[in-house]
Amino acid sequence: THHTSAGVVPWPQEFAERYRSEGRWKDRTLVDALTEAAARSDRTALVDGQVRIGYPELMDRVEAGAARLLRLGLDPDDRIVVQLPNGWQFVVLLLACFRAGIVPVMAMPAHRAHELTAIAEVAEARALAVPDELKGFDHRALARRVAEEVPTVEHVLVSGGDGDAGLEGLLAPGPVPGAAPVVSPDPGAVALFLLSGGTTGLPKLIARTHRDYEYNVRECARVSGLDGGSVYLAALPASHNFPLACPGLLGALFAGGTVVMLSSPEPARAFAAVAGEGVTMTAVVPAVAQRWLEHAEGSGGASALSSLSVLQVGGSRLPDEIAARVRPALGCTLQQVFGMAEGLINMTRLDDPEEVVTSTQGRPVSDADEVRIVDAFGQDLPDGRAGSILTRGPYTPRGHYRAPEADGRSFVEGWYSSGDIVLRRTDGNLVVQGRDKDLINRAGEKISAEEVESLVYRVADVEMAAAVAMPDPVMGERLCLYVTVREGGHTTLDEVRDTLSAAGLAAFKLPERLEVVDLIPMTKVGKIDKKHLREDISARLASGT
Ligand code: J2J
Repeated sequence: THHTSAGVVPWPQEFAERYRSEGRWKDRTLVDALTEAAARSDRTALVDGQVRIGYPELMDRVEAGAARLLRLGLDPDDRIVVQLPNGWQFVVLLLACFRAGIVPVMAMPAHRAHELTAIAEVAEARALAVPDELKGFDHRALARRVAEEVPTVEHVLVSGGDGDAGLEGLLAPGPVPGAAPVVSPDPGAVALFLLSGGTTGLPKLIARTHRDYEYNVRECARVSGLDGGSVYLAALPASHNFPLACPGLLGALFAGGTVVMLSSPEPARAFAAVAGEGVTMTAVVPAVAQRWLEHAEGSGGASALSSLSVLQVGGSRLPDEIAARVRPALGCTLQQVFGMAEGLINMTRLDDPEEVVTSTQGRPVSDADEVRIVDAFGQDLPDGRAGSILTRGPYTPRGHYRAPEADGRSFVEGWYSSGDIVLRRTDGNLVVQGRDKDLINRAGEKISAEEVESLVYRVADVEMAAAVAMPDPVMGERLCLYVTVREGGHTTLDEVRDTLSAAGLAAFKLPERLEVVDLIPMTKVGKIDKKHLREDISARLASGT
């Protein structure tokens, strides 16, 4: 029934024609981009520990994987929720889906039943792809639970431990006896669904088409200097837009370079991977950049990074003082990235003056990106004045998937309003100054306050709950929960965390501090006064109470 683009908001025809005639949108799929690169490259395409896959083998696996997915009974435009750690299977499965026109939905390994069920429901997923076990957690059992709950899910594909019956068998090189020929999807079709770092109770999906995503990758690769000699380290969770496509692992593959998959950005392992594989470029969040700086400054480990030429940092605000330490301590060029899964990507340029690189979040990667900075009444502000950022462009879709109601707030006449408070300098560079959206940005992981609050009411004595960001020197922000309890009642942080875990909420969203108060302050219009609470928790932290 979903075998159409129902729920996907298209670009107006006038814009689509312009993007096409200007050569931004090409008539090719993501796999076409890969095929062109594979024909030119003699490099290793993909490295995962001891596993090394060259371009011919990669193409063989992608073709065979696509054929086996179809033989399984999946059809073009069917959706598959992908929850895999960084490994070769993630990359090959994704490409095989792109080849067959099957649409991967990018879940995170940290997600649990609450998130996976909601994602599978919105996407009407027909399949799930999970590891058998990860960090002691049984993902196979989780997937079974989700499959029971979501009637559209018919297949659970498991990586690791299943031998040839699992994902590894599905993604083995060909030939595939009895398989029907694989037909390429339309370049205007949805290639994948990204998750929005949104503010609603339920996750929002972002449909990205082959041609808009290919353009996203192409422009990011140009601005970050990626080429056939590049070795890209994917150390952040690869289903996130940043390590996936900005320019990320897809950029490295489309350039004919090498992708190194690593399941954690922990400094000792990451430094060893950089040294071992001659990594030239990688992407991290500010919290990870800080740990790398400490590691390098402490034990003199920076020599391991001699091959690294570009370190991209984004996902949350990088403090200027930390930005200034990158080149001296790590010996590479810092590229700040202010991006969003909804589209717009801003980057500092590799040849920008040090002042720009250390104190701005850069400017749009495409000259077709349109950015407005507006006040509370939607009036455009002059450069130098902070306001809400609005954007539209060739890789910024015009709406979330099947979310017309929620989009009433986040899309304004075709412009996406990210909720970031941004100042544009006269040199065109953007400085992110704050946020006007109800979420907690925990080291780049976005937590919707509403999503957490709605589950806290399951705690027996809780009357009212408000989740707010508290400042944290390492993570940038952590989640602090304010609650009021019934008369004579009480609760504890442990009880709240246990209740939310039992509800299937991912661990990174659990409150890290609880404040039981007599009264939660309200604004004049009757909403919880989050600003007051953020100031309150900052004051409590400062005074150590
Ligand atoms: C301040 N806030 C930032 C930055 C993102 C590249 C990089 C990041 C993302 C991403 C991404 C920020 N300084 N440098 O998709 O391709 C906050 C903003 C923004 C939100 C988007 C990419 N970089 N942010 O983080 O969809 O609040 O994408 O609106 O997860 O992260 O979150 P997300």
